[in-house]
Amino acid sequence: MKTDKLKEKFAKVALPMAAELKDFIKENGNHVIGSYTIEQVYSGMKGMIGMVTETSKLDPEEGIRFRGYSIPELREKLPKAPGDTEPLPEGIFYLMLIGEIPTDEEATYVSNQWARRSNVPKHVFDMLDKLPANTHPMTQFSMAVMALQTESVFASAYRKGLSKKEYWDPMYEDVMNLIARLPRVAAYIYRRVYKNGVHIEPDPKLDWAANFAHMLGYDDYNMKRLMRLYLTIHADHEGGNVSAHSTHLVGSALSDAYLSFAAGMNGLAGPLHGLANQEVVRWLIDLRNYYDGATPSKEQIHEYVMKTIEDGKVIPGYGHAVLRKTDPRFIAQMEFAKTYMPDDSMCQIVHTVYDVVPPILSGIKKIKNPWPNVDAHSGALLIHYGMEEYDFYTVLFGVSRALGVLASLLWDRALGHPIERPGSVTTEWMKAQAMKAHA
Ligand code: CMX
Repeated sequence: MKTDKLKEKFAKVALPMAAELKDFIKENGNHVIGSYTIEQVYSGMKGMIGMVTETSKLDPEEGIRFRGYSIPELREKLPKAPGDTEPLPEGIFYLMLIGEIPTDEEATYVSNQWARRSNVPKHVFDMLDKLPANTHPMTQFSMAVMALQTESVFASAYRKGLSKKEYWDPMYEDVMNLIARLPRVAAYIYRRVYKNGVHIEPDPKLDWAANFAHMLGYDDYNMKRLMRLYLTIHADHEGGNVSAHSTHLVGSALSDAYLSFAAGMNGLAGPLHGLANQEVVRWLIDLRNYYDGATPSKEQIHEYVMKTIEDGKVIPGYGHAVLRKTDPRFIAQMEFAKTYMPDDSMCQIVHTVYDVVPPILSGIKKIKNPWPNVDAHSGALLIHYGMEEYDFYTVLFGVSRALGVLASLLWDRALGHPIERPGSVTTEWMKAQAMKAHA
């Protein structure tokens, strides 16, 4: 096999760390890092440290940092396509994998690798063509990833016999191949469902995000610019969110990258997680229709928010399990809107909703975070460039999320993380503990 500079560099960074980690655990394994309450166990383990993720860390007040870099820092420092102001997703992947901001040349290397590895076997398209067209795009996406599993280098190497120390090597191949193939698969689903099955061939000269926009049918330079930003900021949100955790959990059974990532995508497809990006646009359209299609006033938005809450529903795009401030990914998108589409009516509604919702949610005691998350803005930007088919939006999120969860999965294999198996208890057991504490 030809040498691969990125693979060699990853081995140089990750393999010594695996040895170092063993010593670290041996020396410090008895150190206590926290304790948790009955409430935390019942509330989805929030705030309990239970796993290690190298690629990014979420701060409740500041938002996400990828290897220590915030979203504004990444927009400034990561390599860019000629003439662009937004980062290349290739750069954030390199950063998560290697731990350093890449040079332009290193980001181009990743781009070229993905272009070279992007061939999708015909049986995947044949399988998609057999599904009813009204199958949700996320279901099609997950099924296509599963169909791609025939290509897993890890699964076939494991079957032939593989030493534990070598697991990371075929996993690297799977991670790179799968990321390379996802835009083609996603674009195929989009064109099949919404554009009469008229498909667009990839352009290998374009970077990963621009080529994706091209295959979707959007050649406007600003849509390519948006796609680079979009695919960068959705890439990772530390390890405990549903898509990252499911990928990690399934991967811990030594399931290959295809099986693990499909599991993550099934989690991303839930309305409390990634599907919220489509729900936001549905909610905004319903809001506008409620007021006869006109741009709603602040008072009308207030009234509609109250109605949504009184109907027992959530305000999509608001709230977060960890964040306690406005999501910097929301701010990055708002800045993009103000720069490239200052008069866009849907973006203006999004910005008025941002004025109206937080004070209302702040007044509801049980809600821990009244501020917008990444999903509150993304749809309005896509609509501006003509992509109105909001049922597809979570697939875009999924293509981006692959970068983080698959980089993490590769780290899991390199560091030799074991099968995950937390303990579980019954309510009867919990009650007995509470009784003991009261005695
Ligand atoms: N609108 C109305 N009620 C909300 C709310 C919102 N935006 N956010 C939280 N709440 C409610 C919860 O439903 C919960 O109510 P119950 O106790 O009656 O079940 C209560 O407030 C407490 O919730 P919380 O502790 O503040 O939030 P959680 O950590 O349980 O949930 C999240 C976080 C994101 C699921 C929740 O805020 C929500 O449902 N938001 C809307 C959906 C959304 O935007 N999801 C996308 C998140 C980002 C992503 O993953 O892509």
